[in-house]
Amino acid sequence: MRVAVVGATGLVGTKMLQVLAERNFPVTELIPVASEKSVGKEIEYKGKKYKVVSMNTAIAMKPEIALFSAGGSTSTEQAPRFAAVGTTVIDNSSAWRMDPTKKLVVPEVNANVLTKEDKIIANPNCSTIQMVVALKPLHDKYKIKRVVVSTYQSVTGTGVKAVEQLMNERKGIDGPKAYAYEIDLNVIPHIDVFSDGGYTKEEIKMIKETCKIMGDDSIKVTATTVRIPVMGGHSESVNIEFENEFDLDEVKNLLASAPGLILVDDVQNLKYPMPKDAHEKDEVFVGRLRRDDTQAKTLNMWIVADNLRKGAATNAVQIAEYLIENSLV
Ligand code: 11C
Repeated sequence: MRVAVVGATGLVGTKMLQVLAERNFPVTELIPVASEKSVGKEIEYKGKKYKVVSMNTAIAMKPEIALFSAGGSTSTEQAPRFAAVGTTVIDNSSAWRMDPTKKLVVPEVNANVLTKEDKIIANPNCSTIQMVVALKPLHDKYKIKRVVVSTYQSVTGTGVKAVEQLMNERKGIDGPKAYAYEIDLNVIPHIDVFSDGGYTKEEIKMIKETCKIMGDDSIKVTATTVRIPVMGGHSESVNIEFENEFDLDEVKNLLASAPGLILVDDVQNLKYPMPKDAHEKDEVFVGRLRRDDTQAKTLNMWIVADNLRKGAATNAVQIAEYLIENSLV
């Protein structure tokens, strides 16, 4: 496969290259693409150096697959140009996610919706991905009525500038700010822009994307998304109300055997998922499972994943792997 990585020098693009290499993705030709100012720079892939090329050069090379992580406006403009030469684009931005003509895919949940005709496939928001991987086996068994989620999101979700802000603040150095406030020793209940009604765009993504991926608009989701001074991954406290009664041991067994999930739930021995442990892992970790005693058929759960891996790069590469395995590219 000729594989283009668009946005190859960013945090997610770099992780995409790392994940492609680790998983021995069948790359015959790697085409790293970035903005004009990065053209000619070198990136490393499997110990070899590759020169970053422009968008036009990459399109002329007609890659079979393009993994995009270059922001919404680049995606809106450039993904259709790749698709027009026969490339299947897997796009990590929010540009195409809610477009009814585009699939929004988490392989463990809904890879079956993919067809050969899908030339632009959307990769969901990181906080949505990890939540739906954990919700899917429970929805199949007990049918989810309502989800109340609060997130604790890593600064890596914002990008390099935010990581630098946190590190600079820690060292007492002044520098560029990614956030309106200090992030070190702080918690900011605000991710992305505010919309009418007081929800942030990140919260609206979690609400809408969950229903689209699960293929069920009847699931009610309400979210509060929060930035915390952490690097390794996003965490989520999730309260789930089901249509049907559940057994807690059965829930644990379902989660322990579900694809892409690891159950870490042994509070006697202080075992529960933490971003420090999820960092650089491809799976989603769940724990702190307990009944919500204030309401029938309701469960509390804690979900953690590396937002740059399962929340972005790994999920995109898994979509590409599924396409190959099922002869859809
Ligand atoms: C964050 N979830 O942590 C965001 C980053 O729509 O893909 C990813 C934004 C997106 O800030």
